[in-house]
Amino acid sequence: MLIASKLYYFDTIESTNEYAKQLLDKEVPEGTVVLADTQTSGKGRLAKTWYSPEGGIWMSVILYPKDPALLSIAGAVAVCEALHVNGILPGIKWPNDILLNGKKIAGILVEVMENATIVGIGLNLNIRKFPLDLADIASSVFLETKKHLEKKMIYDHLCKSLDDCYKLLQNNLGKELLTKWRHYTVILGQKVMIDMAGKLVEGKVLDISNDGALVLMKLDGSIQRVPAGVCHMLKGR
Ligand code: BT5
Repeated sequence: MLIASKLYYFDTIESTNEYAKQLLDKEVPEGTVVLADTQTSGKGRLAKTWYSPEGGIWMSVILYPKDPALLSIAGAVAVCEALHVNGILPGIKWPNDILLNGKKIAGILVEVMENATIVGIGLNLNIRKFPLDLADIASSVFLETKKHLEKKMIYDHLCKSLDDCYKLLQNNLGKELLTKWRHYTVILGQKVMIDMAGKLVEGKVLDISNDGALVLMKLDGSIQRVPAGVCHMLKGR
């Protein structure tokens, strides 16, 4: 298995993604994982912070992909599969949020560097409490299901599933990965508002395209591809 061919494990670290970036100078093998029990400066997208206490899985994987376009999708599918085999069925909100009962339990941060891509995965597994500013939007597998799943077991499933998803991509079988994504996503057919760096687009989600862009039907009936942005789900279909 490529993923986790080498492991750097820490009790606590600033950010596994940042540490993974430092490792790139050392030409580490593909699939190298940086894993930590807690992060002091966990990162989200666009310089947001990621709450990373004890009880979560905070990991980054170093990859040398042919094309990084679908790696965020691969990370999200891998999280869903790792939970699904344990009887939990989360949903994916495009592009990188994994939800359980409507709350975010995991996120993916893909950083494309010059010579490698880092796939950061944060999964709120057994966290028991969130700060007030996150409590309405964030949750953990434990809080939503009352199941305490063993971290090492979920980590192993996650690595195996990411390995499978990554093989699909490297073998030009991205379409199969997108089929898995369609199985887990909660946004097909939903009305959404996408914020593309301040430019707002509203529409109904028709599909995801082969390069991971969202395909929307806008209110005027025209079709628009949205390559990236922050997605807000709106009421009604
Ligand atoms: C993400 O960003 O969802 C990507 C999160 C990736 C975290 C992993 S952990 C391992 C690796 N090392 C890192 O330093 N990062 C990666 P984004 O879509 O921008 O979501 C960030 C937003 O989610 C924040 O602004 C908060 O509103 C919310 N948030 C913060 N911490 C959270 C948590 N633990 N669970 C759920 N939501 C959270």
